[in-house]
Amino acid sequence: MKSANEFDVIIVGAGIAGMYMLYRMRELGLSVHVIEMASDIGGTWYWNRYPGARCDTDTMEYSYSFDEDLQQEWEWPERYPTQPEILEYLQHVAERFDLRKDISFNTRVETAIFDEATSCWRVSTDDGTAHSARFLIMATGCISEPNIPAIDGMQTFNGPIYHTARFPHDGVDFSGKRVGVIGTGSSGVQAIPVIAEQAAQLTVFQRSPQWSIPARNRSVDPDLVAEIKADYAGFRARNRLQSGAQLSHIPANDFSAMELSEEERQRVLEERWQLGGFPFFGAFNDITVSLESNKATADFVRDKIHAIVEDLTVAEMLTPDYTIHCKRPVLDSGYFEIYNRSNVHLVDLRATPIVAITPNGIRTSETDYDLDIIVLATGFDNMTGALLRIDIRGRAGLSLRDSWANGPVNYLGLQVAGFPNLFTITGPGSPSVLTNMMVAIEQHVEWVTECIGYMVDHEHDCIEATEEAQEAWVAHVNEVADQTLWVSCHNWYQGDNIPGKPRVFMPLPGFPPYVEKCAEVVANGYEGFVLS
Ligand code: N01
Repeated sequence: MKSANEFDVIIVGAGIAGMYMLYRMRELGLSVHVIEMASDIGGTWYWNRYPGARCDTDTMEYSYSFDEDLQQEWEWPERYPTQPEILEYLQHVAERFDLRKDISFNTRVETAIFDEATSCWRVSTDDGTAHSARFLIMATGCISEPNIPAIDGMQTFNGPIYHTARFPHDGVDFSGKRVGVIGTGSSGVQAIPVIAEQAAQLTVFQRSPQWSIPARNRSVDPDLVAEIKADYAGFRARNRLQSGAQLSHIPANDFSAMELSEEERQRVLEERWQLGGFPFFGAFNDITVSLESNKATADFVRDKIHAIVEDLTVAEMLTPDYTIHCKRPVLDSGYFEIYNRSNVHLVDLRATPIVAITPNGIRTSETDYDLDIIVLATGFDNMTGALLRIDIRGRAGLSLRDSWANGPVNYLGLQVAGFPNLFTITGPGSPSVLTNMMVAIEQHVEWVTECIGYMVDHEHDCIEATEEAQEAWVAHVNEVADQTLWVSCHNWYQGDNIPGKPRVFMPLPGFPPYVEKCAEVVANGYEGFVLS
């Protein structure tokens, strides 16, 4: 073992959350170090380099708000930023604030053990280094641990297999190739039209069809940009208050589909369809809670899919049979249209499941598909995967894996009872993935900064969530989720995509009430925590 590296704060992960956390901890005057497994900053935007990768939140909202000069100076070319553009922006931020000097790259955290005698976290990494810190902040991302499905024969395939979240940095040339894509979530739906343009043949292996909405990407409107920049702080503040939104500055309508006549409903839906992107789901104020409103919206999209896709059988295969917006919404650029091309073929895995990967391609229960390249767009072990990959042990050797054996439990999505001074940025139990991640990350980083600043000022060594507060919080998250339609289908919010994962609704619906609750906890002297 090398000699110990001692810090006030260790942050795991140098994505959007880790970078901002580092900036804030430096501001507090603390010694801080970031450990990152990639070779550079960027997190999600470092790894997800598949063709067509782009954020589906409007650019003017998908950026840091903490520095006025930064937000005034940066120019985004289009409504939605591409992966290279976001990475370039984050690299600019890293340079502007000289962040890299406090980051160890190409380094994986393997264990993090709380030492009760010294109230310190002992962190070991795959290069054999032992670090220690009073505070350990997990900025490991909600959607970062790839899900590689266990398919028989995977190792025998003669060609390359790429996961969308681990795509080669110098790209892949699909020209003239027979390509198979497994998975039709956000990543697959973005990649499929781009691959179809290049490949000789593309076979899409679909387990669940998607309610996808046209993104309607376009150049940014300079007048809108000028208007936003004239009061950027006000724009951000208004967005934070939008319930469930924060994913679009276009406010949701404040009426139910059921308050309208059929003709008015169609008009509103058509208007929103033309706007494209997340504003579509703001057509009515109850799409995620009312089965009637949800069905009216789903029927509208079903008709759109059938109008776009020429082959009726394919259109039927592409039409979901579950509530709309129940799986995480997907935005597309020409996704359904691509199935009208003669070089694209759709396979319904519910009717004919994959049996094996063979040296020549993919075998379903019905057919052998010969392929040169396989792309796994099979998603992630979301919300808990990246945390549980690390062996984290709190008081009395309590392991996080054991503590979360029946699903994640914590208080405010920020702290787990029995794990003092350990914070999770956008952890399960917080709004996280149900909001614009930028907004959720900034709120958490700022809350943790205030908390650590308070502890330093008041000479507290440890902060720890109580069992009672944790129990009440978990019950609250379940109660809120149970009132929504998000629990009405199979989705990754509940871990349904990972075989054997406990079925628990992980994010908390409702950002504004959550922010209020976090502020109230502070105002009441960190209610629900023990400070010692
Ligand atoms: O992953 P997913 P993703 N055999 O889990 C299927 C964010 N994101 O990488 O639905 C066959 O959504 C799986 O089927 P099913 C966004 O939050 C944002 O696409 O589980 N198929 C599904 O079709 C998003 O939600 C952006 O039945 C298998 C697909 O693979 C999240 O990241 C872009 C399978 C996985 O879809 C994850 O998106 C990209 C198996 N064994 C991602 N296992 C933007 O901002 C899984 N599937 C635009």
